Amino acid sequence: MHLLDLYAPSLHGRRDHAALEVADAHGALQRLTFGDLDARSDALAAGLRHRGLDRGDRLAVCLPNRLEVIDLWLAAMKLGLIVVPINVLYRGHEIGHIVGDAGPRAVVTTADRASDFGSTDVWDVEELAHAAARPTAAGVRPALGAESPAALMYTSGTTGAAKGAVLTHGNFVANARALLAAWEITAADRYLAALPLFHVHGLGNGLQCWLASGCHMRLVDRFDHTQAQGWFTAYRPTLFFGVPTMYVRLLETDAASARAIGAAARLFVSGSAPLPPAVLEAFHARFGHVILERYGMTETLMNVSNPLHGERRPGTVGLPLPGVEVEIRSASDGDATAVADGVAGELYVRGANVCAGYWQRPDATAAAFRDGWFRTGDLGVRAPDGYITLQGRRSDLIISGGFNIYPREIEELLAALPGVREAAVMGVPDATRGEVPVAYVVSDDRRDEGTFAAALDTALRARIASFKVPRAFVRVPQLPRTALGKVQKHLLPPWRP
Ligand code: MCA
Ligand code: AMP
Repeated sequence: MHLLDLYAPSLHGRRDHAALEVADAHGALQRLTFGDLDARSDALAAGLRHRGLDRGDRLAVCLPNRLEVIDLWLAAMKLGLIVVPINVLYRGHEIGHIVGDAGPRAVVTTADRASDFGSTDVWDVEELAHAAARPTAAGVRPALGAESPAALMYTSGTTGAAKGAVLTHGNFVANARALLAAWEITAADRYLAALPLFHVHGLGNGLQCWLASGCHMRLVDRFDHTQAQGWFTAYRPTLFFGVPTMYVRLLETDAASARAIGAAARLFVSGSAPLPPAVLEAFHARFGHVILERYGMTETLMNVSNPLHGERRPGTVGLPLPGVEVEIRSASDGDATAVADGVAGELYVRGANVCAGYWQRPDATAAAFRDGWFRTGDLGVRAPDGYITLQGRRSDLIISGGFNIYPREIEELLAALPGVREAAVMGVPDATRGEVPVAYVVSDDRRDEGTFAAALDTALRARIASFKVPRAFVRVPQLPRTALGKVQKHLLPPWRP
C-alpha cells in the first residue's frame, strides 16, 4: 500500500467536505475541501512534470507552514518524487550539507531565501502557487509501492553530520494507521497544526493523520505563544500535537479560557523531547486533560505511546504502538542481548514504521541495524507491566524546544573560528525550552570576554540555525580530559544565567 491509497478515502471519498483552514499571504483565512486539495495537487503535479521532474527525483522544500507545502507534498506523492524537507531556521552550513548530500533537482523556497542554496536550482514558491491554482486533468501516475521512498528526512543520529533517513510510503502508512487506531482519530476530529511540517512530528504524524482520517485541520505558519490562546479559542480543536515547550507556553492561558479550550478538546499529545511531570500536572489542573506522551524518532516515526484509555503514566512514554516491537538490550557495544524488565538498556525497534536506511550511506545503515532491529541510541527501562521510561541517550544530543542540537557540529564550527583553540558544548536545563546549549571555549584571544563572545555569536548565527547558537560562551583555561583524551563534560564548571 502507498500513500495515495491511504489518502483516497479523504481526497476522493470526502471530496466535498471541508478539509483545511489556512491564512493566505494577506492573513485572510482560506477554506478548502479535500476535492480542492486533490485538484490543486493534480495541477501542481502537471507543473512539476512540465519542469522535468520524474519519479525518484528529489525535491527539496524549505518553507514555513503554508498551503503550498501541502500542495507540494501531495503533488510529489502523485509523481513518485522524494521530498527533502529543510528546516527554515537552517543557514548556509546546514543547507549546504543537505543539498550536497540529497542532490535535489530543485529547491522550492521563498524569494528572500534564494541566495542560501548555492548552485541548486531555486524555484520560487509564489510561481509554483500559480500552477496549483490552474485546473488541469490528472496526469499518468507511476506505479508506487510500500517500498517507494517518499521523503529524505535529515537527522544526525549519533554522529555530527546529518544523514537522510529514507522514509518510504509504507513507513508513513504504517505510522498513520497505528496512530489512528491508538488515538482513535476520525473524520470528526478538528486538528490544530502548529508544528513545523519540515520535521517528522508535524509531517509524519500531523499531516498524515489528517489526510488519513479525513478530519479538519487548521494550519498555522508557526507556533507563536502570543497567539496560541486565540487560535484555540477560535478554532476549538479536538486534537493537538505539540512539543513540551508548547505545553509550557500554553500554561500562560488564563483559567477560564483554559477550561473552555479543555472542554472542546479530546486529546493533547506531546513528544520529541521529555515532558516534565510537573508540566503534565500543571496542564491537567488548568485544562482538565492528562497530556498523552509518546516516543518516536525521525528514522522510525512513532514507536511507543501512553494509552488513550487507561493510565497515562507521568514520566513514561507508555507501551509499544500496534505493529511496533520494542526490545531493551544491554547497552554495551558487544553482544547486545535483551535485558530483564527493570534493567536499563538500549531500545531496539522493529516494524513497518522503521526507515529503509540512510540515503547513500551503506556503512551508516549497516551500523544502525542489528539482525533486523533498528538501534535507537535511546536508553530506557521497561516496568513489569510493560510501560517504558526513557533515561537519556547514548550520545550527547541536546533537545531545545523539540529541535535537535548535536554538540559536535557546534564544537567543530567553533574550533575553526579565529581565537578558539578548542570548545565543548553542553546542554543546560531551561524551564521553557527543556535545554539550551552553552559553550566552553579555550582561547588565545586577547579581547575582553564580552567582545569575544559577541564575535563568536555573530559568526555562528551566520552559519547555523539560531536555536543551536550557545546561550553563553564561557572561557576556560583547558577542557577536562580523561587519560585517553576524551572530554569530561560533567567536570566543566556549572553555568548559571
Ligand atoms: C521557532 N522559531 C522559528 C520557528 N520555530 N522561526 C521560524 N519558524 C519556526 N517554525 C525561532 C524563533 O524565531 C526564535 O528564534 C526561536 O525559534 C524561539 O522562538 P519563540 O517564539 O521564543 O518560541 P518558543 O515559545 O520558545 O517555542 C519554540 C517552538 C519551536 C515553537 C516550540 O521550538 C518549535 O517549533 N519546536 C518544534 C520542533 C519540532 O517539530 N520537533 C520535532 C522533530 P531565536 O532562537 O533567535 O530567539 S521530530 C522528532 O523529534 C521526533 C521524530 C519526534 O518524536 O517527534
Ligand atoms: P529526532 O532525531 O529529531 O528524530 O529526535 C528523536 C529523539 O527525540 C529520540 O531519539 C529521543 O531521544 C527524543 N524523543 C522523542 N520523543 C521523546 C519523548 N517523549 N521523551 C523523551 N525523548 C524523546
